[in-house]
Amino acid sequence: MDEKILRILRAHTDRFISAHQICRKTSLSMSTVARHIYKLCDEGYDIQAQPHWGYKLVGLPDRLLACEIMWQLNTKIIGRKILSYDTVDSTNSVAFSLAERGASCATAVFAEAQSKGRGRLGRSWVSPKSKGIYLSLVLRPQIGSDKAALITLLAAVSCCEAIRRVCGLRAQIKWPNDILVNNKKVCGILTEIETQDSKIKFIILGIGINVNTPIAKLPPGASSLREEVGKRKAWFSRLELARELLRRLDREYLSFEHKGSAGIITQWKNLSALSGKRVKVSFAHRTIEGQAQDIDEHGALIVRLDNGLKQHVLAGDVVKVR
Ligand code: BT5
Repeated sequence: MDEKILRILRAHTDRFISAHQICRKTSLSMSTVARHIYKLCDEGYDIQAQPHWGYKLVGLPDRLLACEIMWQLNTKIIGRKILSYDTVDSTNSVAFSLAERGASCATAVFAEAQSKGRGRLGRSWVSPKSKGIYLSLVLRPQIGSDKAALITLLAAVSCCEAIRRVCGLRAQIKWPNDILVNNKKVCGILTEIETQDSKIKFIILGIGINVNTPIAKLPPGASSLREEVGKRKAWFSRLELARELLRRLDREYLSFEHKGSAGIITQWKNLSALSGKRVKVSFAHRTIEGQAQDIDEHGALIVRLDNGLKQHVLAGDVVKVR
């Protein structure tokens, strides 16, 4: 019922709507409507109440509530189902257990905070409350596991586009999973794959974006969109960015499923922070050094070693860029 009342208020943000009209549209009594309005205010909605005139919605809560993210989202598949939590250990872990219990493709899990946000290889992701976007998607793509790295590329392209559109910042991709603004990490992507008989059962695509996070709360080398835009902006709407991100993911994912990876790879190359740069890539037990030249059709980084040989690197950390 809260959602129904919200829909009515949303349709009248330019003027007050009388309690009487809300009662008529919802078949609720005056006192029940008043109770719902109090509850919405409690949740952070800014609703003005004027005797005789009624109610007017003047502000939304700075929270990533499922019903708010869905409002005018207009995606085809991504975000068909959205779950939002206050604090979880990790949205990837929540999405993983939902997927194991049969959650449909493109289910999205958002949280205001993570107590054990995860990076790759056992590393952690700092996730202060209500400052960033912490999102995991359940995906069930019809692709071989050799193409799974392309999902990270697809997500990276979508993140850069959403950041550029909503925040006006030039975001770049540092292969494989970092998004940088002014050379500082503002976003990380964690793609986890569950396979069965060497086929992909599901993929959990985790995305963390530092939106309004103060730099003091972040590890060295990291920043947030708010910090990078400087004094021009007091804060960014996480809601607007989350919606735009889902729209971009929707577009890229559908294009990937129907037309393959060529479009994503072309966009990725235009956004890469590494093209032509000298890089050092570290793996569990060794490192290689050379010039980052390109990525291949599987999403592997092609590094030209000093001896002239080319190596295709599917997983690793770029530890040095010149
Ligand atoms: C990543 O790992 O960059 C992937 C991060 C994915 C986070 C999302 S949030 C939603 C979903 N649920 C999860 O539990 N995770 C995903 P990696 O490349 O391994 O980088 C991790 C490293 O980045 C850490 O070791 C720190 O040095 C640094 N780091 C940690 N928190 C950060 C932050 N908030 N911003 C920037 N850098 C950070």
